[in-house]
Amino acid sequence: MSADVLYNCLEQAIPIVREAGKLLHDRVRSSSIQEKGKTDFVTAVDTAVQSFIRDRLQKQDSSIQFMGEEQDNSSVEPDQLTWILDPVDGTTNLIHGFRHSAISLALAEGEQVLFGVVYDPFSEELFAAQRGHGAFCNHKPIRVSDVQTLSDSLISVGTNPGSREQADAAFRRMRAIYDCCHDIRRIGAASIELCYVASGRLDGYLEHGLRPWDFAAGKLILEEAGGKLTDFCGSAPFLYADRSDIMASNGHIHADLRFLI
Ligand code: LIP
Repeated sequence: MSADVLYNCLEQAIPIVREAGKLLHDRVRSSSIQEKGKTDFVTAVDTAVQSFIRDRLQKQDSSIQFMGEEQDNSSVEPDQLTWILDPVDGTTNLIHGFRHSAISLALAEGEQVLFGVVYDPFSEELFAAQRGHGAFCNHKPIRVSDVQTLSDSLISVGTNPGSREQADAAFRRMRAIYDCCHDIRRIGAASIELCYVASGRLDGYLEHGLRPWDFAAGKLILEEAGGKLTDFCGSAPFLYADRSDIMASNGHIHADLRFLI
């Protein structure tokens, strides 16, 4: 994709995401809930945001394929140009009025994320990155923290309620990390947690069993801010895997965090 075409895509995508963000304040729609699994929910906000963004993006360029949390993605071809959308990352937070949810949108070409935006309409923070051009929060450049040791770090540990069969291992990891760092946190929205590592508010974050739309945009924002993202074995995760175990950090503590878990 040429730099000009990419730039146009981005110019158009950000206002669309911002506009869709208004829907997350709709308490009537966020109370209309369906269970996808026992602890996995979709609200009328999720579906409304996805339809709004998909329609607007496809009106602009229908040749770019679309992958979204609230649709069947079985026909998505991983090697093609793809929008990857989580219409509401942090749906459980939204249902409970716990004001930490975001729209996460990435544009990827094969394994490479070219552009990512994460918009939290509750804090009114919009994180964005274009490959090779740095990462920004509300237009200001962001950087990962300079913390060098686990013992000086603040780490977020996800509990993925959709993969409860792995809860014992997740809580063992949490305990091991807790014993070695300043403290642990859990926000409940992977994309926000990745952006908080990117902006130096957290020094690391890990969670098992994430889906592509949970981390695609946050991955680029983090990497453009100087951070590192791998799976729990230290390899680059396959972007289109059904589920990935994700470890993100400021880079300095990555090896120690990996060793610990
Ligand atoms: C959620 C994540 C959260 C994770 C959940 C889920 P959703 O995304 O961001 O951190 O624990 O399993 O994937 O389902 O709200 O878009």
